[in-house]
Amino acid sequence: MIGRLLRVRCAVAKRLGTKGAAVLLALFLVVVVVAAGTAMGLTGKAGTGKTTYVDVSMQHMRYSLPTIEVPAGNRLVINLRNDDDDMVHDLVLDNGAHSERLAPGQSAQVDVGVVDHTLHGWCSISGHRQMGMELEVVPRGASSDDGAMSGHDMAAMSGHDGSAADDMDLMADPGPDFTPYDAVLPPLQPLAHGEVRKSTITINEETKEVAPGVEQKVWTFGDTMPGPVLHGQVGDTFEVTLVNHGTEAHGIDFHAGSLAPDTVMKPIPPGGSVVYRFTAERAGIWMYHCSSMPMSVHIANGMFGAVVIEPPDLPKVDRSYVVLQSEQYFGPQGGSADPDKVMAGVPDTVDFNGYPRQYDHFPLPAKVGERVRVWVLDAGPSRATAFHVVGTQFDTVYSEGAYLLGGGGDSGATGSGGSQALGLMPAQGGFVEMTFPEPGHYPFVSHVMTDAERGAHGLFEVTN
Ligand SMILES: [Cu+2]
Repeated sequence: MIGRLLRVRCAVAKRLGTKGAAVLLALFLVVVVVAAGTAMGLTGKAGTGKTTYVDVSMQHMRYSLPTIEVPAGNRLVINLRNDDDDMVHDLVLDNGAHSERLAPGQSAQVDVGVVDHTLHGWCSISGHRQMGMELEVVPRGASSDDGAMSGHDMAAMSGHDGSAADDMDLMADPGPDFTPYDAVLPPLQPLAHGEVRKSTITINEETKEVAPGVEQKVWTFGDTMPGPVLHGQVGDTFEVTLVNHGTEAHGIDFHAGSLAPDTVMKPIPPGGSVVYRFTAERAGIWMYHCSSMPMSVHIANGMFGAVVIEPPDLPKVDRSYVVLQSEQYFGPQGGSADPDKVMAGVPDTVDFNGYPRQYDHFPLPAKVGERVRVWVLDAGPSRATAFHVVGTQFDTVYSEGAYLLGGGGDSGATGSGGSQALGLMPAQGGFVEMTFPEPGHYPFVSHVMTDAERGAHGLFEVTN
């Protein structure tokens, strides 16, 4: 912070025209001090009766003025402008002054009120503050208690309003309106020669039950967390129209295709859209995720999904399921993911398909002797998985584009090797195959046991 410190030597008194200061500050600062009749700020305190105006630009996760010095007792008005070309930003100060969310190119005036103690400001868009989008308003020539923060100020600064994790009972039933995410692999739709797999995915921000007792405002691709599973074969071309109905910039990155990220992966401002076209040259279960910074927070808040590209000659099986592991880091009840917790990397839940333990309540069916294939993707944002099914062994394992066990001429069912867990780092995927020897309830878990205990746990219900 000190390194970035830009001293603002604003000309006080009734002198208009502070070109020296503006030049000193390289473009972004214009200080105009006028004698105002009365200046009662948000603090409610009477000041010098003068107003200091500053111009602040927002770009690349920074305010152009990380430190704004104001003569103590002056009222401060910030002319705020968003100079990014794709991100939404705002400014919130710990005395309650704030701007609206500003789209690229938009401006707003923030009346900070009379400045008689140090104020802290930040961008309230999730994760932007954690990436350094903060500023300070410092009174110049104030009394010695300047800068002392009350408990209230500290709470306002941290942005914390309690965590919804306090309301969670991981062992409780989901609410009556809860619908589990459909884990069945969507069938491969036949494609005419030269036909493209077209779809539209809408980005929404909506409040959902994300664990027993917890609602969060999640950001979704196509209304669900995870987003829809796209299914194709090697050589298929996908054309996805992405429409941003959210209030901040979001984007998308499909790992299933290779192309220059420069254009299609750019964050889309609210109301915008992009057509993202890629050809799936290689097989695997590929992650897609939001491409807006900080991606950790956007993924943790629901913006991830999978594209399943079958390898050529993939044998038919009786059942195919898709399981994505991800983490949640709850903000306050009804709020969004807590960026500080995301950074710290200790999740409140670890989920299969976006909700802890949902398939304990809604088990995935199978029959004795059936061949079951489970496509698994670790969506993270930050934790690895060790996918294991209690009570059975994998005879076929495909990981990141290659068979580790079985496949090709050496079907696992005829070989003698076996596998107990599919290990995946974030953004890695594969599939496992198994048969169940007898009726019963076979848990599937991450064998990172603390994560299984955080909710990465489900059941196969096997019947005759
Ligand atoms: Cu996003």
